Amino acid sequence: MGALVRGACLVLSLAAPFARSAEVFTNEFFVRLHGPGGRDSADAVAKRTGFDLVAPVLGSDHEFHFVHRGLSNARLKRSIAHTRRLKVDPMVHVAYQLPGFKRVKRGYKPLNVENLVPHIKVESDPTDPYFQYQWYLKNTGQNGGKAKLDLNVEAAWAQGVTGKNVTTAIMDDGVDYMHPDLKFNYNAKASYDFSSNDQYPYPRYTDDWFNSHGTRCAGEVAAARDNDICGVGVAYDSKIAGIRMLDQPYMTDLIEANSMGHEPNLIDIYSASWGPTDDGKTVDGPRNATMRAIVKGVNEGRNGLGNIYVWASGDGGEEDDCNCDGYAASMWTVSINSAINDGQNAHYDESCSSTLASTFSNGAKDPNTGVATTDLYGKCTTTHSGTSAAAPEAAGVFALALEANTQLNWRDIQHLTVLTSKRNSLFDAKRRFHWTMNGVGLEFNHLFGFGVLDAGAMVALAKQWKTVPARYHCEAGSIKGMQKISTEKSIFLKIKTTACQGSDTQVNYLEHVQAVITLNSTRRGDVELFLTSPMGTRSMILSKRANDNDHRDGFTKWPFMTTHTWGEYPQGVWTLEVSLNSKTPQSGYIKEWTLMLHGTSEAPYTDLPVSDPHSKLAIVKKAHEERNIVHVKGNYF
Ligand SMILES: *[C@@H]1O[C@H](CO)[C@@H](O)[C@H](O)[C@H]1NC(C)=O
Ligand SMILES: *[C@@H]1O[C@H](CO)[C@@H](O)[C@H](O)[C@H]1NC(C)=O
Ligand SMILES: *[C@@H]1O[C@H](CO)[C@@H](O)[C@H](O)[C@H]1NC(C)=O
Ligand SMILES: [Ca+2]
Ligand SMILES: [Ca+2]
Repeated sequence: MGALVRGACLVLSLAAPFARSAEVFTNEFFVRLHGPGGRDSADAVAKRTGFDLVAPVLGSDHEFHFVHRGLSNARLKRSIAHTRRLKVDPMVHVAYQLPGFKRVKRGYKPLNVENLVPHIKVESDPTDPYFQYQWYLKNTGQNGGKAKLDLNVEAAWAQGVTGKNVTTAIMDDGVDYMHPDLKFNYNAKASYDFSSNDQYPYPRYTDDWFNSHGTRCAGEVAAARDNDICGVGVAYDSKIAGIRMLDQPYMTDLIEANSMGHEPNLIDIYSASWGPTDDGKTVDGPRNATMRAIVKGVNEGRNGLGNIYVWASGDGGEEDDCNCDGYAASMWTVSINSAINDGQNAHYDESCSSTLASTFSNGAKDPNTGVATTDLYGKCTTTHSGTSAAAPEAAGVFALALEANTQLNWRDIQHLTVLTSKRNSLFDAKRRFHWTMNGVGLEFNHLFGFGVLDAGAMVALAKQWKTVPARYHCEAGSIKGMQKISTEKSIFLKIKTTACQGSDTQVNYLEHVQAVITLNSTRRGDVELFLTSPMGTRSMILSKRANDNDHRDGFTKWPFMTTHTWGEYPQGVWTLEVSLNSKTPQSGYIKEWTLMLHGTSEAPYTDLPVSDPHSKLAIVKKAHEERNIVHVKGNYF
């Protein structure tokens, strides 16, 4: 698997299998030419075959996205005739019609009346009329909230950091870029409309304002300050790009890939508040080209520092598990869950071990006290909600961190998130998931990851930050062969690993851990998986999903991910517990478990000064130093 410095490893996660029932075919085609023909050749092929050339795939000179305007954009069968027309062209090597699939916005709920109590204003607060409703920026206890439970942005602004020269792309249903609170922060050059293939990602009008989602997300990041309009963005001097890509009947791999790979040197952060349907029975993720786009963005975007992909963890509530969503569960996205203004999780929050941190969505007592932000047609709203509303807040905080230190790479952002997020007063409304300390003293919660983002702390640490050491990927071990699982008893599989010690991919300090698993069962929704690290940290990598009736597909090489073991030392015995949690008898087979460790050989943070001895940075550094002493004695394994 080789060492990929700052790298992303494609191999395992690509093989993601998806339920292929009831396929739909779009009028879009993937076309690969023989050799690098360039755009002119593609144009010529398109002309003589009756297609339109949409764009190259991820800037390629031999792979192209075609569309046929004479075909319906949602048909139940492939058009053999159209595919053949392309395939017989002498310049065409590969051509296939793209299937369509569903991608849904997270948390679009039209809410009505508002009943808001303003907070007490101080001198240095923004003067914007809606700032008083933006409790997620400054929580003074207004609207039944908990004072100081917020993103602590004023502490970041006070350090002179407001997002200057950082661009966040809102991949969504469009952005009202003529909105007076957004237009001066709109980066037109970095924007595009992939739903209708033009330069203008303006939302399509509908009577119910269904396409207000992107505009609301944009305002959370970059609404202007002190202009008497709406509120302010987290990074109010940063830029937003609109990438319209959700507004067509079906999503295709190439629309997603082109969106996530659009202008990776102009765009720093991509924010996504959508994903596979959150119905608690879907297992789906990025397809081939989209996976390539993400890997390319992470390895090559931002002139080699890597793009930051921020993902809403999902709105499927208790019924769903975001580790079944290949976007949220990816190592290359920062998956963000939400809390409400009194510290509980929102009722629609999913939970999973891949969530890194949390931000805020709506209010507790009054459901109308949502996230106040910009709305379509120059309006403002106080009712934006869902994990949809949470992800752009994180994008805004990361924009602040990137201004504070322009050299941060995609992993630095994740490390900063782990080290500066706070437990604050976040709690599980149902008391199922508790705050737990991992092996190096980092507190995590299955619902909230490492806690709520703290912009002030992140900016302060970003300013002193030194890029983390090189990243390595270690295939730590694998168990193959069928083992029966049943409702009667759980089975425990163990992998003892040296974490590639002695090879050049040795991992000593963990970042992400993946358990790549193949299994089937008479009811997939009843399968529960727990991964326990050598230091004793137990991650629930798959929870019961009441709605998932699948008895056929199971999971095929599905990369379940956990962030809970961040900073830990991976040598030793890892345990996978597989159980079927059901009142009725169920059974199945676990067929494969491969353990993938990702992290550094060298200790991170060694050249960072510690000012606060109680900070997470101090705690982890101390753990690493003590570990090194033990290591010298030679008995840590
Ligand atoms: C702004 O960012 C771009 C790259 O995104 C960089 O080339 C440019 O130098 C930056 N400008 C300033 C003033 O920092
Ligand atoms: C997607 O990628 C896999 C693995 O690389 C490959 O086997 C498969 O043929 C690809 N599918 C398409 C439609 O290109
Ligand atoms: C699981 O796979 C095994 C072997 O591939 C097969 O015999 C068994 O019937 C499958 N079980 C289910 C529930 O699909
Ligand atoms: Ca404003
Ligand atoms: Ca989901």
